[in-house]
Amino acid sequence: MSNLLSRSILAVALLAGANSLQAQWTGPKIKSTEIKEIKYGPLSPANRTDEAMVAFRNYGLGQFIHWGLYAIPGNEWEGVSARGGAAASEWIRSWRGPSAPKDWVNTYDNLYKQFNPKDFDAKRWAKQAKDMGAKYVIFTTKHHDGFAMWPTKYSPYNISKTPYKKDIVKEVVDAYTAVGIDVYLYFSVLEWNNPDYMGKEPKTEEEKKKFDKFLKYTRNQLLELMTNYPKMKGFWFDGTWDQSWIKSYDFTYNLEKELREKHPGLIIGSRFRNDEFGKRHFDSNGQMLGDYEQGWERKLPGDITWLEGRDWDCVMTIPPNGWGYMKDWSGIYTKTTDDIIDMLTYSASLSGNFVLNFGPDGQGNMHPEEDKIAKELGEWMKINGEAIYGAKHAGMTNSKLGYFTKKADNLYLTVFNRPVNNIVRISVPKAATEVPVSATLLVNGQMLEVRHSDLGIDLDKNTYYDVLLPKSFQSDRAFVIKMKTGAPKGKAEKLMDAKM
Ligand code: FHN
Repeated sequence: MSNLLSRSILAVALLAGANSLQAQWTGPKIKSTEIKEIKYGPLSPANRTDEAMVAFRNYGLGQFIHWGLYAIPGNEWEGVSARGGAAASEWIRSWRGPSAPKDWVNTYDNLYKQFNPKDFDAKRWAKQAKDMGAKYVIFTTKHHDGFAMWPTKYSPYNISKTPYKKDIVKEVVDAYTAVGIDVYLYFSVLEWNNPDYMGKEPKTEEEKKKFDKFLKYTRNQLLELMTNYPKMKGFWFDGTWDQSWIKSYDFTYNLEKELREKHPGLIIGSRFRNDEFGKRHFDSNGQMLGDYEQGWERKLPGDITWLEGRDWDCVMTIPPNGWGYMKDWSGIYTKTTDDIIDMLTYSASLSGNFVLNFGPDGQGNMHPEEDKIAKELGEWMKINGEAIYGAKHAGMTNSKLGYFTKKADNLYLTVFNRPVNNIVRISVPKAATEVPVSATLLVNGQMLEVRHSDLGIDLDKNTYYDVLLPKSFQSDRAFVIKMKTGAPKGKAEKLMDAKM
């Protein structure tokens, strides 16, 4: 595993004490000893085998797009940065403290009057995503500010009231679907500016009445999205962590049931709801609530044992955090194409999808750095996508040189750390019945010599196969060795044990 990843996963593990929800993402799932009777548990079988879910399982690479009114300020206002004043660029409405502009919330809530992205071209975005190699896109229909990017009948705070007027969700769904990229709709349940929303559990009759009205509004918008955009494949729910929603488990259970009945094959992640004991993502018996683990946000599993065969995807920002447009990327580490390839390949090596976030500006343009990464990632995927798309965990001994993936009878090793001696050493158990028997460079099909090197290290349960890289082969990016496996030729001879 690369240093970048091992450090980040260790950091997450050290945060394990944060809270029980965090604990779900810092190691193998904690199994409860007592089995509870649960009425509001999973509504879909784990590891669905229908066409929609098989497609999800094989995507490999996806694109996230956070686009809304927050793109207009771009994490600053009149030359003052919101960095440190708001939690993230798409949270800029919550900008507080000494740096916050006067009357900021009112200013923000009137930004819709100037939203008119002159450069927006969904077909251009879709082509960029296609060229990058994305197989699905998750698009923000409505973020926490409650502004709807489609002309919803259930709230006046929507795209039809802007100078742009047109249905952006429709444009995105149509353009991406037309190039063969599946569309998932991001939907924030919580709404900061909705008078009927409250974070706490409704207690008084008036609060219950208001929140019931909010729940009905939420259901109406979700049914409206499925009706207006029938080509959508699933929902990516967010903003489901408040007590008001957590205590509405009967409503959310029945809403999920209704959504699935009305849209066969619909895919919903684990972040949508919780059981009657308040357990989110996984119910109190550890059963996943949804079709895939939706908690790998800006983090990655430590190893395959954390997943237990469940489907999952990781969603990742290019800056450290901040999903909506940020004008200023200076002074922070922004991930490189090589970092992205590392995390993408690592995700595939653990049988997951990797989703890269883009935050277009108020005119509908991606950040120049996003354009650059999309282009470079696409160039890499054109050559090496075979090792990612539909590829799964290979069950090999982890390598210091890179990540293994497996598809059909092909074994792939994506090499990030090229050995100085050009010998790519692969460790397999001495008892293995399948070992590397031939190898080529995926980039050019060049055959590579494979030799068995039985090192004779005492008590070593493994033996080794060396793939020899030609000195003449140079690469300034990770490269893929494609191997066939087969029965080992002859058995490693039994050596006398060391006498100590
Ligand atoms: O609060 C949101 C955040 O703004 C962003 O949308 C991410 C990515 O989906 N989700 C929540 C933070 O976990």
